[in-house]
Amino acid sequence: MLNIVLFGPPGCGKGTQAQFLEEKYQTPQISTGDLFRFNLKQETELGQLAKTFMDNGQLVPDEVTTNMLCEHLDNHPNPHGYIFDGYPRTTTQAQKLDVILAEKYNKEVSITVALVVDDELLVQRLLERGKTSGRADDVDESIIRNRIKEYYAKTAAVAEHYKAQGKWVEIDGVGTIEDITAKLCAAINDVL
Ligand code: B4P
Repeated sequence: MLNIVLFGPPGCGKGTQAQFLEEKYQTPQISTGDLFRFNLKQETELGQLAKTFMDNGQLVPDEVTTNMLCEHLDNHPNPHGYIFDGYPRTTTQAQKLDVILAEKYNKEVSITVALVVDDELLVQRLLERGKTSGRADDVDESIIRNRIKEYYAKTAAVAEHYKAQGKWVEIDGVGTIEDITAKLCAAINDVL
């Protein structure tokens, strides 16, 4: 079972790269952001709750996010593993993911790959995506900057969790999408 965590600030390319890795390694992408947006579209109670955080560029509370992830895993079993895109985003979530993988499958995270991109480029990318994505959190620069602020305040520390486990690899997230995919695959192939 190959469990890949794609890590990095908003707009670093997690979602973009996850699509390529999904096909190559036959492991489905699980994007917690996509799951929230799906719930939002379906107008579920979870979607309404998530919206209040997402629209302000804040993280959705840990318990809500983790419960949603667990439910998704139970409904989408895959013996080959998963690509976690956007989860974990806090140290609490990282600890929880270890417990979930151990309890459900007797497995661990195989590798965490962090995409490194300069903050100003992140803002440019997200504003560009906002022109067509229809995502409220991509159109307003102050919300984008708040998402990046949340990343440094709550998410960046997750690196220490995986560094301590020897499961941390950093990759330059600036360049062509193909070049970055190739670098990601080289890092993942090392742990196969
Ligand atoms: P996400 O949906 O995860 O949003 P994201 O961080 O913007 O996605 P990503 O980094 O994947 O961007 P992408 O590759 O598409 O989260 C949204 C919100 O949901 C969060 O703010 C939070 O509120 C909530 N949430 C989600 N998970 C949570 C959790 N675990 N806990 C709590 N709350 C949670 O790339 C962005 C753009 O860059 C695209 O337009 C792409 O085309 C472009 N791009 C990518 N690679 C490029 C490259 N190499 N060169 C040029 N452009 C590139």
